[in-house]
Amino acid sequence: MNVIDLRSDTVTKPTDEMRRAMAEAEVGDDVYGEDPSINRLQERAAEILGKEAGLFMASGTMSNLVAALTYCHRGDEIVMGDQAHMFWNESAGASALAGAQIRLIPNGEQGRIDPADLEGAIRPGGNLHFPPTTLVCLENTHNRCSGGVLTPEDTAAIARVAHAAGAKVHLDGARIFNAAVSLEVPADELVKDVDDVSFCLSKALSCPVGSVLCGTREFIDEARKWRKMVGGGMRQAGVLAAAGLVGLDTMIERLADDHANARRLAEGLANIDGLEVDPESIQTNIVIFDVDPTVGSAAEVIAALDREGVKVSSPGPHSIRMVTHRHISGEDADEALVRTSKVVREMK
Ligand code: TLP
Repeated sequence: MNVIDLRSDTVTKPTDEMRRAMAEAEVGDDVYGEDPSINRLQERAAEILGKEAGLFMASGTMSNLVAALTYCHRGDEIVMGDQAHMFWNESAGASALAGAQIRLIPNGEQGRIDPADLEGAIRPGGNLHFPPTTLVCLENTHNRCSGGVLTPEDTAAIARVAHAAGAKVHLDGARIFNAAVSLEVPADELVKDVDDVSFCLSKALSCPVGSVLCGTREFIDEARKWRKMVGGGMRQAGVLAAAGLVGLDTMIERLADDHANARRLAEGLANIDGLEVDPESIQTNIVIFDVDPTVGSAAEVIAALDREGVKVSSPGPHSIRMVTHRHISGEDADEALVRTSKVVREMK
């Protein structure tokens, strides 16, 4: 039985072209700024996203953390959505290491934040009891909101409120190219109103390791110091950047296939009695669906799916996540549906 691994797009393996590029990569000591492959990747990433400079990072988590360290002082406040990856999945790094308090406001459909909620959450200056709101964080696409996409207008509305209050806007754009492909809008258009953006190479772009943080040159120069402090000065990391360059050149357009397969999965899941999902809401490669308690808990369904060779993950006790990626074909999606249908039927 072939295993269909829908846990995450992080499971993608490098392509042959990436492996060749890695083997032949020109390298140097990146802490001295002398790794030509890293420098090329950083310049290319910044150019694609319309920012002045880029900085290669070991992971998306490190990139988000370094943004918080760069903008915030101890005792500052960061406002973000209550479903943010930075809040749920990053071991409280922004609080523990940047010393910032996190203030949550609701994430609505597609991971949107209501500008009025943000306005209400930002602290007025000049009151010594209040932590100053230094930073607002957005996420596009939105992981826990089923790969939801923010439009340039959604982002601009939030940036307007944040900037009027003197706060910066960091975008966790781990899957920003999924958003760009889904909306058919260039990625730089999606990030033009944020102060900086982090995107991941190691997810849908199929690279083995890495993220890139992009922003103004001044921000990136400052971020480089914080990256060094958290152990992210990786010396001859050009072997990783070489795969990143191939990822940017060859892996973006194909994301439309992942989105079509995710929609196909969602449509099939919606037809299975005991599972609930609105296929229309699926815009990119993440499908989160609810499991009716009469079927069992998400953990029980996941264990049963695992026995049938379908690997999935769970964002909550009654919800399951399936993520499509380069190694999942339309046939795999159909086969995953057949096996899921069997599992749910047998559990009911
Ligand atoms: N997300 C992972 C898990 O942590 C849930 C996944 O499988 O989706 N921002 C967003 C929006 C992410 O989805 C992730 C990873 C990160 C940041 C962190 O990236 P890494 O794993 O490179 O630290």
